Amino acid sequence: ENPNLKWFKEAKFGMFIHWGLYSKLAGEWKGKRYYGSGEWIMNQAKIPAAEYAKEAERFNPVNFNADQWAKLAKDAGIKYMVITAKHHEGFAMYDSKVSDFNIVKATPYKKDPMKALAEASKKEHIPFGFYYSQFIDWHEPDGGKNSWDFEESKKDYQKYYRQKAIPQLKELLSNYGPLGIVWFDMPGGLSKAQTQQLVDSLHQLQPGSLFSSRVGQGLGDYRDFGDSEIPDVPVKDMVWESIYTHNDSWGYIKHDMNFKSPKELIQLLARVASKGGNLMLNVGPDGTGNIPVYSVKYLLETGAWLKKNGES
Ligand code: JFZ
Repeated sequence: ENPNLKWFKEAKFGMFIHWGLYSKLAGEWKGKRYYGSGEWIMNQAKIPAAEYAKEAERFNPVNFNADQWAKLAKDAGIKYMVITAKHHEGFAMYDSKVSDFNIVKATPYKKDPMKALAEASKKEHIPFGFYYSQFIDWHEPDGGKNSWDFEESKKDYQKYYRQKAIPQLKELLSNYGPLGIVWFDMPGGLSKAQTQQLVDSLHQLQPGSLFSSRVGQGLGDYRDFGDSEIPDVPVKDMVWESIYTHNDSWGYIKHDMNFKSPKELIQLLARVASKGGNLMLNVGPDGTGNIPVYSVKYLLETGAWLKKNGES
């Protein structure tokens, strides 16, 4: 068995973080409220890519504090962390030389929060990883799935992979130290041979890191189940993860207050663990860099319970 899986099999509890320009929109566009997944607002409201990109000029997460986030994870009994380096909106939340549509170049914030978070996690001994939307990129004419600005039939996915997705993945796998996980999502546009080639070239950069199954074509290192899905029966002989979000959205939505209580979180952890999996629970920080107060409060209460009961 893959020795990289050792820590992951014992982890039980991870933190997923969805954070991007959508966090600032917070589920609202031009006075209209959207529900569901906040990180999909560009698609829901069919916001033109050029107009959406302008939001970066006012994205300034001055409250972001990497040490606080890592400390929160630690105190909650969380054993690994995965954050969106680029979601479907196409915006790089890190210092990218490949595309200027990134937090250092395009926002008044000008700093690289991923660098700070990678370091803070390391200090807390929490394996750290990136989510990267490898196919869907609504900002790029040749990226997947933006048909409100661009004609799908005219797209050259290979060109997008060559010019953006692969070079950006290489940046992420080269510049942030050892990564525990690279969390791919929503595969598309690549054959099995091409996916194998991508996986091989990326594993060369990070031989110790785990690739999620959504890299596609059955080529991931472990299995992640669909959103909010737990297998019915205990799954032996397979390393897996269930992903859940704390409220109803992955990205921050200001009118979504449906947070799971500490009791619900502990029950969920127990259900997943009893079937042999890890729970990766998502939080959605807002556009200023604050994790919602209920997430902080309930995570800390969960962590205190785990500690008291010897589970952490
Ligand atoms: C994807 C994203 O589109 C979404 O924004 C979020 O990041 C989530 C974690 O992942 O959505 C999916 C992908 C796969 C399934 C469901 C939602 N699935 O396999 O059931």
